[in-house]
Formats: sequence, structure tokens, C-alpha cells
Amino acid sequence: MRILVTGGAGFIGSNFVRRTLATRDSVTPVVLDAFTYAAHPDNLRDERGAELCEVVRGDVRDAELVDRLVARVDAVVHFAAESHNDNSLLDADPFIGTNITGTVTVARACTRHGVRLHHVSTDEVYGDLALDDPARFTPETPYRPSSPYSASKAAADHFVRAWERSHGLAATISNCSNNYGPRQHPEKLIPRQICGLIDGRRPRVYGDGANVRDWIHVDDHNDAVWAVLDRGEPGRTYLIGAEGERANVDVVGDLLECFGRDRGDFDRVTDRPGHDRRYAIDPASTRALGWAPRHPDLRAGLAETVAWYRAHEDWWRPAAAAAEARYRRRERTLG
Ligand code: NAD
Ligand code: TDX
Repeated sequence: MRILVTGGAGFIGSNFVRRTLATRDSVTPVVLDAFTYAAHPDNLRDERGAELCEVVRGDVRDAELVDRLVARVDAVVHFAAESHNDNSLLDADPFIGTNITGTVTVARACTRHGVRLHHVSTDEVYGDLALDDPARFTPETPYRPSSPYSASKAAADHFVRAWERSHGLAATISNCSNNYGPRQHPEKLIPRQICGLIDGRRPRVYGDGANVRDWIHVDDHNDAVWAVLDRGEPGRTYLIGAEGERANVDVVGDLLECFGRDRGDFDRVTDRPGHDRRYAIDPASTRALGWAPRHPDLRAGLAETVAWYRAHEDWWRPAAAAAEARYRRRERTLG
């Protein structure tokens, strides 16, 4: 089986490729990635610098290139996206281009060649829940995105469904909660605080820090994507989550403890505009496929993630410096 993995040089996509190569002899991945700031060339290389699979440098909006690659494979797993909420608040245009136009380009090519598409989406399309609301998101929850990022992912999901119904595309969609693990860009909450703590800086928490995210280890997400590819029904949506709801201050407290520091030793900074309060996934749709998370202990997963960042300083230092420069500009803008 040959699969095209878009965005395979980013965080989740590269872990997907690595896990696929480690667990599935019969699958040959081909990566299409534009290598934006979010990608790292080492994500798809072994310790000796050899490429792990065929890697094509290109844009998911390049219809001719996408068409040529899709014609060679049996399925497409579409990870490529602009993925950071804070960036989408500063400039929405790359999000509209890659996340919406890019997804339509991939859907068109899959339809033309009769190739199965799995579209990787996010729980953020459902908007947020109140902290005291017992509800969780299900595949029936109405879309209510809050940020330019989540609006662009919601639009992409709608286009995939429209191509399915109107043009006969065979597609599945998964909406997953917040991922953590190795190779996550240091702009995101967990790696940002780990890299700062390695350098002795205090974590920076937005607003009151009571916002809840539903954390899942990236390997558990990718195993669930394979469960959907293997046993999911085209036309259906699968929600992926590991029942790992935790407030930001508690995640940051756990990270501080990993460094032998006091749990309260962080700074509160200006809140993210429109900051979603809580996400929560009911994973029954994916559990029904026989999938279960193998990393249910978030504190243990965080400790392993800290160990990975400690051992890979060359990997994150340049990206962290660039991300911190962007954050300093953000803080000057927000006051
Ligand atoms: P990431 O930002 O780490 O990686 C995105 C990758 O896409 C990068 O390698 C980048 O170079 C590539 N890319 C960006 N624009 C491109 C373009 N125009 N053409 C080709 N490649 C392009 O993101 P991630 O965290 O790995 O997220 C992957 C997918 O999973 C995204 O679709 C995201 O919306 C979704 N998702 C992420 C999370 C999470 O917690 N990170 C949770 C749920 C869903
Ligand atoms: O420095 C920070 N301080 C802070 O308090 C950063 C970077 C974030 N935060 C907060 C904002 C969120 O409540 O931490 C939480 C997590 O923030 P991010 O890591 O930016 O993730 P989030 O905005 O929740 O979105 C993530 O999960 C869903 C991914 O980036 C998306 O791609 C995915 O769709």
C-alpha cells in the first residue's frame, strides 16, 4: 500500500511516518511538505541523516503536483496545515490558503483518481465549552469555531464533506484533541515551556490559566488515524481523544515539577484574544473501531517529552529563538 502523507515533515505527520515505518511493513509512505517554519528536515531523517522515505518538497495548493502524486498512491492522509492559533490572529491569510484551498486541491485530486482521503482535523471546529459544562464534543456537535485557525479547519471539513456528497469522494475525517510528544514546534504550549525551563526561564501562562485542553500523546492520535484508515467507513467522522482534560496551570505545574521547581513558579501574561475556555472529546466513535490510547498517563507522557527535548537541543534551539521573537512582538502588540 502506498500512501501520500501531506505535511509529513511537521509534528504529527512526521510521527505518523515514523510510527507507520516501525509498525507496518506493507506500507510505503511518500511525503509532500512545503517545509514552512513549522517543519524540521531532521523529522524525516535517521540518526545518520538518511531520509526515512521519499520526500517531495512542494505546496498542497499546487494542483498539478498534487494530482501527479495522488495518481501514484492508494490513499492520502492529509495533515498539511498552518496549525498555530496565535499566528492566525496575527495574519489569517496563510491559514485561508493552506487549510482551505490546500484541502480542496487535495480533495479534487483524490476524487479525480478515485483515491481514499483521510482528512486530519481538530476538535477546535466545535468551539469551546464552559468549565462547568458536563458535555463533551461528539460527531453530532454543531460547528462553532472561534479563531481564524479553527474557522479555516472547519471550512476545510465542510469542503471535504461537500466533495464526498456532490462528487463521490471517499473520505473520512478525524477531529482530534491537543497533541503532545516529541518533535512538536516550540511555539506550542508544552514544548515552549519545556524549552524555556531548560534555559531557566519561568513558564508564561495566558490569562488565568484555567483553560482546559484534552491532551493526547501523538502516537495515540496516529494509531487512531490508522484505525480509521483500516476500519473507518467513508463518509463518517471520528473523534479522537484520550480523556486527558487538564487545566493549563496544572500542565505547567507538572512541567515545573519535572524540573524540580515549585508548581506555582510561572508568570501570567496577557490572554489570547477569543481564547477558547475548554475542549473535551467523547472518543466513542473511534473506540468503536477497537482503538484505545496506550499513553493514558499524562504526567508520565510529559516526563518522557521533557527527556526528549533535553536530549535534542540542536533540534529545537533555532526554532525556539524564532518563536520567542514572534512572542515578544505579540506581547508588545497585546500590551
Ligand atoms: P505542524 O505545524 O507541526 O506541521 C504542519 C506541516 O504542514 C509542516 O511540516 C508544514 O511545513 C506543512 N505545511 C504547511 N503549509 C503547507 C503547504 N501549503 N503545503 C504543504 N505543506 C505545508 O502541525 P501539526 O501540529 O503536526 O498538525 C498537523 C495536522 O493535525 C494539522 O492539520 C492540524 O490542524 C491537525 N491537528 C493538530 C493538533 C495538535 O494538537 N497539534 C490537534 C488536532 C489536529
Ligand atoms: O505560551 C503559551 N501559554 C499559554 O498559556 C502558549 C503557547 C499557549 N498557552 C495556552 C493557550 C491554550 O489554552 O495553552 C493552551 C494550548 O495552547 P497551544 O499549544 O497554542 O494549543 P491550542 O491553541 O489549544 O491548539 C492546539 O490544539 C488543537 C494546536 O495548536 C492546534 O493545531 C490543534 O488543532
